[in-house]
Amino acid sequence: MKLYDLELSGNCYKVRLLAALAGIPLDIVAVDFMAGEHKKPPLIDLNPWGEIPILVDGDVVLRDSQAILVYLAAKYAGETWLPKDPAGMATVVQWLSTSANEVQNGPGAARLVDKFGFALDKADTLRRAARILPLIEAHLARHAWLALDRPTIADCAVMPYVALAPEGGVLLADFPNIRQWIARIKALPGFVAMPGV
Ligand SMILES: N[C@@H](CCC(=O)N[C@@H](CS)C(=O)NCC(=O)O)C(=O)O
Repeated sequence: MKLYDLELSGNCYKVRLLAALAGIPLDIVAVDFMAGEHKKPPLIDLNPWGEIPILVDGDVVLRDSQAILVYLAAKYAGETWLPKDPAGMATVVQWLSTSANEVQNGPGAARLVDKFGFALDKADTLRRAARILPLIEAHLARHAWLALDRPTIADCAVMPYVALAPEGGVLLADFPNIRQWIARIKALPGFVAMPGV
């Protein structure tokens, strides 16, 4: 099973993190992002969006880190990381949406501006970060893990761009519950890091 990957990508890291924690073997294929390898054949044929991560598992080709987490958890990790009961599953998916929307467009986008020079509205990214981080902080005051009473793919999806927030000038000093949650994830057996986390 191949993961087309970039080490500095938080979206790719979400997948590497789950695979490491759940013991799912991945063949990591490093993509030459600076050369635009993801915008040309054969990768653009696998993902017309021109983005990574991309997962290829036999005939199954998937783009989007959240979708890949769902696939890996459901196919290879039983119900540990993604339950089948409707309420539990939907509770996890709530956080996958938060990852792809509020977290990506807040702290994730702020990092894109500062670290990679993307021409985004930095003030807007900071406003979005200033809205979502206190919400996550308040949630974590009452819960050890985001979705359930154990780590799930919700934590794998949300943690990377929250932990990388300081690379976008968004500090976590005022968010002790978030910092403790990141530390809990780092203490899980099999945890792997990425630069900046
Ligand atoms: N919704 C996608 C977003 C993927 C994405 O934006 N990936 C970035 C790297 S982190 C990318 O490939 N961007 C293409 C580009 O900027 O050229 C996901 O969650 O995987």
